[in-house]
Amino acid sequence: MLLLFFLLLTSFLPCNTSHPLDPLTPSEFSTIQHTLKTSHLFSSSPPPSFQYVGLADPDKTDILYTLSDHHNSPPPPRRAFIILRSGHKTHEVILDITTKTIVSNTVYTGFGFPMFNFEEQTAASNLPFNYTPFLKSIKKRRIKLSEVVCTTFSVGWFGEVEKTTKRVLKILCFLTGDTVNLYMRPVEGITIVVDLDVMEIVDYKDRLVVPVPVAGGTDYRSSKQRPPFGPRGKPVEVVQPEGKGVAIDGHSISWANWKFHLGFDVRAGAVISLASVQELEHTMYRQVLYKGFVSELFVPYQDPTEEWYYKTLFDAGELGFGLSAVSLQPLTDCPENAEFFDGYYASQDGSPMKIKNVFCLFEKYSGDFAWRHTEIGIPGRVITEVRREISLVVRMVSTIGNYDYIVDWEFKTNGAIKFMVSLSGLLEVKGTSYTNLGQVEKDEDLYGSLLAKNTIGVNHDHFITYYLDLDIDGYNNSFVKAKMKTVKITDGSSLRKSYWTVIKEIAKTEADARINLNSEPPTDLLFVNTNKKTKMGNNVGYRLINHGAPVASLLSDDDYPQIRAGYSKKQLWVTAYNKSEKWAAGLYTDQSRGDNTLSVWSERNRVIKNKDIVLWYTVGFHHTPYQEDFPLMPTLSSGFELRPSNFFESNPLIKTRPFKRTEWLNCTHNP
Ligand SMILES: *[C@@H]1O[C@H](CO)[C@@H](O)[C@H](O)[C@H]1NC(C)=O
Ligand SMILES: *[C@@H]1O[C@H](CO)[C@@H](O)[C@H](O)[C@H]1NC(C)=O
Ligand SMILES: *[C@@H]1O[C@H](CO)[C@@H](O)[C@H](O)[C@H]1NC(C)=O
Ligand SMILES: [Cu+2]
Repeated sequence: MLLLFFLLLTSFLPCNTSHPLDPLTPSEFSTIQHTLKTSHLFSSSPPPSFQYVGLADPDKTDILYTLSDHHNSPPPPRRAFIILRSGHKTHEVILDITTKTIVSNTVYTGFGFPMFNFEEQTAASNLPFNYTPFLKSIKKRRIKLSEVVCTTFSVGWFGEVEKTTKRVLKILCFLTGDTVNLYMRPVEGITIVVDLDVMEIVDYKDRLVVPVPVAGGTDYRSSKQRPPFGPRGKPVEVVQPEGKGVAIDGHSISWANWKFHLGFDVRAGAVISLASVQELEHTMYRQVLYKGFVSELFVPYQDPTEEWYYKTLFDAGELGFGLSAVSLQPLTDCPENAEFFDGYYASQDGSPMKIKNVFCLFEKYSGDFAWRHTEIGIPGRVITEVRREISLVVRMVSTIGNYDYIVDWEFKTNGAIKFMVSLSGLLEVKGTSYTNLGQVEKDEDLYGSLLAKNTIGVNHDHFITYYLDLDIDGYNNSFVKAKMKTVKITDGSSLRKSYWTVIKEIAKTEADARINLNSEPPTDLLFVNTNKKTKMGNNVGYRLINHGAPVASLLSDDDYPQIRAGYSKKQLWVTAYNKSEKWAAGLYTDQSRGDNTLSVWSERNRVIKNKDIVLWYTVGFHHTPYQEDFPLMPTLSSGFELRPSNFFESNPLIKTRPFKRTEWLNCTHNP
């Protein structure tokens, strides 16, 4: 009776239509927690520790079948993929949520460990405060224990041959005092290693004492600033006089000529699926992107000394790009017209946890053009036509300890998707006895820049790698390099001595699709569907356009962090679709050894011509800090876009009508 009532209730829910790609709901997390805790597969003391819980990817063929013309076919089973630590072992579990049954449970025995959860990082950070040698080190430095805060760092892998069975973290400590900017006040010289499975300090070294930089001048809070204040102009606000143009149904979003699904994953953050764009004058939508998300974030520091060499971080695989996402603040993180979405993940004990406002979605107008022209060539007439560029942005901000990553996915009415990453927040700085560059014999010995007294901003990189399963007008796509080549004219047939032309090459296998843009001639990078042609006979496609200098890792190939992130030597890779190849640095990134990464998969050299293919693109930054990055860095952005290229028959925005202007304050400046 109760069951029947429940069924009736769920089938009559008014809005929020569920979708097979929807992220796990709080009640699904609870079902998973309960099913696993009551199973005898795992010991109850200590209880299993949840490291990752997310929707198990349904088979792509099932999703495409369900969503095509077969609306009446049953949706694929709702399944979760779970990674647990139990009895010092890593378990991979597939659980059927509807039937509450464990479909599979395997112990992972390869290299590397799963993502850390918050609770174990917090517990590890608290250990030094009850550890006598640490208390002595604090006393020796004459700093107040009450002002000390500690954070955790992954340890990396540096060539150990024996298989490690220990999940360990290093601890770094900082001072607050008269500032909240603890990251500008590192307590240098101490190395603390914690074994997470037993939650104990297993190694401790206090190697050198360096002055802790002063608190003065580091606080960034508005309330702490004194006049004269900084520059700001006058306020600008966003108004939409006719209301918002976006329609939201659960996790499905439609706006202008776009529709897509927006999900949250604790490791990847935002997951955009089934992005498709409407054909002009048709109700039909054409597929562009089956699935896209940030796959990894590799941040190697460039200081080889004892306390710094290991800082070679994989922020998505180790810490969770989604787990580190913060609640966006209306009116500051996102404009007035933004809509917000919550995200859910599982805590260490499997309970559902909410990140309120994890994404925002807003229509953006920044004064730019979609297109324009002024025609003065016709005698006696001046014709001007302009269309404003209004786009739709999905935003997430992930604050990984000191750094803030702002990730924007921008959908444009011209059919393009723009992917932008902005960095802000606090540098990872190193304490030093230097107070002026004049005291330094060789600048290189700093491994960075002197930013303030006793403060070095250490050189480092950020590599943000996107996974983009493109399905342009269907899933069989090809990758084309359209290279611009100089042709010399030697036979006197023209007064010109040279011109350039385009030589197109279709990549046959994965080896043809590993690209470092810095070592290529000017090339258009195209993703085409050779089975679909425009009326003119061109292959329909999209091309990749860079919005920042292409960056690749400068580490030597035999350096351990480079082995773990082999893919970072090239910005672009194309691989054959394989459901289990999602994480560029491997599923188990902590202490990984690079044996299950994008560059290794690519070595299989599978055929990628006219196949279901995946584009991996890395947005990189070589970050040599400058004084303006202190005490908090102004945003720095880079990214790329995927833009229709022979996808439409012509400019899809010609028939777009301009909006009626409301009022205009006459702002003409006359001399
Ligand atoms: C895609 O290509 C495969 C062969 O690689 C073929 O079997 C399949 O029918 C193609 N599908 C479509 C939709 O073109
Ligand atoms: C898919 O990828 C996994 C992991 O790289 C690999 O073990 C498996 O053999 C691949 N499957 C196919 C069909 O290539
Ligand atoms: C704006 O002001 C200038 C100078 O007063 C005037 O010449 C011009 O016609 C005005 N334009 C409009 C559109 O009102
Ligand atoms: Cu940086």
